[in-house]
Amino acid sequence: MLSRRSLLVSAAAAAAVRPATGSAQTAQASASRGSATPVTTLRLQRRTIEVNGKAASVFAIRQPDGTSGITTEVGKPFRVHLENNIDQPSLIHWHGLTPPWQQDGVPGISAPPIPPGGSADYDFPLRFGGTFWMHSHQGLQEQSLMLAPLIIHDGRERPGEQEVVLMLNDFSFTPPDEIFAGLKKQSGSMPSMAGRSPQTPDLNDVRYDAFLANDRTLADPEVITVEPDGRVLLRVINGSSMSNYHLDLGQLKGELIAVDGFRSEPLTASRFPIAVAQRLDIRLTLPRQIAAWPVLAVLEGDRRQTGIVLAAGQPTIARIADTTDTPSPALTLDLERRLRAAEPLKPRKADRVHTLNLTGDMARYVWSLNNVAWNKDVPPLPIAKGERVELVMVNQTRMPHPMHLHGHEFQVVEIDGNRFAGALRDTVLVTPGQRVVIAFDANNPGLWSFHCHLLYHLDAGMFTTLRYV
Ligand SMILES: [Cu+2]
Repeated sequence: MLSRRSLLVSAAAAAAVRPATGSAQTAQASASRGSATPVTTLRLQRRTIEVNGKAASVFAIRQPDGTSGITTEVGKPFRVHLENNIDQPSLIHWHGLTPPWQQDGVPGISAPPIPPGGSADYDFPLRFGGTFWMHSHQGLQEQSLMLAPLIIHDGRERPGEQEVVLMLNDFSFTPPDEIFAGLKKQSGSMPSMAGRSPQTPDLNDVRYDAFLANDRTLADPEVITVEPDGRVLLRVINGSSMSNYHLDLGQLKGELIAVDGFRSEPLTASRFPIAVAQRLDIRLTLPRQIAAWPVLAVLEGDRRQTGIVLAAGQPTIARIADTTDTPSPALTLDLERRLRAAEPLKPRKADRVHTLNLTGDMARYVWSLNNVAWNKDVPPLPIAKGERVELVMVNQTRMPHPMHLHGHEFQVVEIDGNRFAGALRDTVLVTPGQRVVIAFDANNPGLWSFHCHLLYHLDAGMFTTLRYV
């Protein structure tokens, strides 16, 4: 398991980190609580939800008043006291934010995990606003919903606009470690893939029991009251462990204004791809009529879907099937090619380029970068402070991989040889056989993670680090 292995790796790194747990840490944070921004307490907890009519024990990240995650404002510091109230170690990653590396929440890389009953404190400036999320980076806890929204207001919300957060999750009654063991076993017994076309992608290697939208399925979806003729800012977070979707607005058209929190030139459509860990900010203007407007997420390459309902006026809400008539296609990079950052990086020649082949051995369910599965002896990719760095990702496997860089926003600058000033992001999908280049400025020194965000690919070794001082 990544967490255990990486703990060993970074014994040295962890020793250099200020202690992240214990009362000394708490006292230290209390002493620095001079300014106006109060500390928000977040608790890692167990909770029970109902899925397909059965009780399911999952995790939560909640404030004492029950609020899931955090909504805050750009300009305020991110000041959080995190308490571990579950019976196992944990650590939370603030996905998409750019904290000092010791507060990034990757066990064994940025800090040790918080033991049961322990706590850790976080305090860093928020450089930008947008739609982000938080999730455990410890073991496979993310699959059990150890995650929550992290919304940073920055004025993109217009007066009179109603904010709707849509969290998407894949759910299984099978414990995550059994899912992982099953993937390894199943792969070993898979027939030879030699006869199959390399163009045929392999999608959805886990068979889930349900897909959740704000913890619920379409059998009993969340219904959100909106105004006829009203305006909605929809913030969609794909918090799934392994599932990419087509967000489907049905009869509505939406204006996509940001991806992964970062503003992009607006694009209007009724369907948008959203890979694992990505976010979409979509502005909706509802028609002036009493009606129910489903907002659905259709699993890629599949018929299953989940979603919520926007109810304008008091409409009759018809039951929505949890499958579509025909399977959806695989996600493509068509939207990615069209996206343009509202505030692109300054054009600059790369000072350093690292090529990372996305590789894997499906027969053993080992996933890797440049054919090296993560282990304690893998050296960090070298970069230097102040450099413009480009990472060239070439997907040599038959699965799509949503690749995530910690601690930095990056820009998509090339797909299959075509250069363009694409979206700013923190997670980009690299589809089978394709080559995607991202650029970022090395402006946040430390030891940083770079990995596939498919949970079992990450755990199976598609992970590496970058380091600079
Ligand atoms: Cu992957």
